[in-house]
Amino acid sequence: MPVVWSDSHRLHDPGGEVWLGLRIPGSELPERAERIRVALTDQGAWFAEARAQPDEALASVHDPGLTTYLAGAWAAWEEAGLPQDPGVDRVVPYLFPHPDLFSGRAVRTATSITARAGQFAYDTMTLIGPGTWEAARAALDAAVTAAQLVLDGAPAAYALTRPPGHHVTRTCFGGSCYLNNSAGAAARLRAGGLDPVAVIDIDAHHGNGTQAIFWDDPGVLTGSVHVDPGAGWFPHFLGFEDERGAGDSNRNLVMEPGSDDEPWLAAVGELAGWARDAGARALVVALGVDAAAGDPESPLAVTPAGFRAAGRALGALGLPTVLVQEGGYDLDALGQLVCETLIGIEEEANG
Ligand code: SP5
Ligand code: ZN
Repeated sequence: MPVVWSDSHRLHDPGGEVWLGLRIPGSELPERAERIRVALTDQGAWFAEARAQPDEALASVHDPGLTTYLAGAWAAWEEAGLPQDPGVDRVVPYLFPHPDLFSGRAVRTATSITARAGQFAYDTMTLIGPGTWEAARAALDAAVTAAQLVLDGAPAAYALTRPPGHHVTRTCFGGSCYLNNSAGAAARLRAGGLDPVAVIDIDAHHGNGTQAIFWDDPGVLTGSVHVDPGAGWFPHFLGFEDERGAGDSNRNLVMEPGSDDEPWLAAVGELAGWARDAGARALVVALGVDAAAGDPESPLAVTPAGFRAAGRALGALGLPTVLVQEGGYDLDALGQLVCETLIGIEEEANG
């Protein structure tokens, strides 16, 4: 299947994460995409350049407030001299305008970029630097390009996106994500007449942003299998099984820490069956591979064979399919895990 790629991902180097007030190294690195690219090249994959998409691709999943902020945040930070004084080389929020502060009135937009940073970020870990916007925009373009290739007749396409996207809602961002690439692909598929679209998110973390964007939209069904947020894992507040969407359009299946292939594949199969029974006409796979044993960001223990079997289970739906890269942080394993999943999909598609 075609692999949609953009060199622009390299423009985003988060430079770390602020976690519990500490700046720590962070794991969402440019090297991630390069490793996956090498593995796919070794498999003889065919690469297609991401094509610039109209602003409508953004507007279909995000509020203009968020995208305008992200597009200008780094320039505003520099203009305010903050890289020199106090010497902070990334945009980091410090004040969060929770809705309850406003007694039901609209949130006022802060003048200072130091305050505005907390209006759209919901964590302190997702830093903005020079090139973050350009890379995030190119990742969304890649996902939407993959959706367009499928609308144009490819049975499946894979967008090798970074930064990832599934934690971003219409109006706020976090979890190493800035724009919701998987949501953008789903919106394009549906606009192309495939209604409903199912998004199945197999990243180790709940796809809370995608869930929120399509919560009351019967045209995009969202399902996610992830480590139980109630066991103390990101995104902590979301991803519980009682979150079912308006009109039952959302499913969450939670895994105990330590879960391996058997329970995880049962959950992937359950989500696939749910999408089929709901009459899905296209599939977006939010393909994080951080559920793998050995990934530093999750306690799940899925094997490479498990990812191949997940690919087969999803491919067996026989739907036009767009895969969008989300998380996955074990640099030495990433490439193989992605290849296994894509091979599994293709094995089924080719009978
Ligand atoms: C796309 C994706 O997989 N995002 C997941 C982001 C989850 N990050 C949570 C980080 C929690 C703090 N980690 C600190 C590690 C200290 N060694
Ligand atoms: Zn993840």
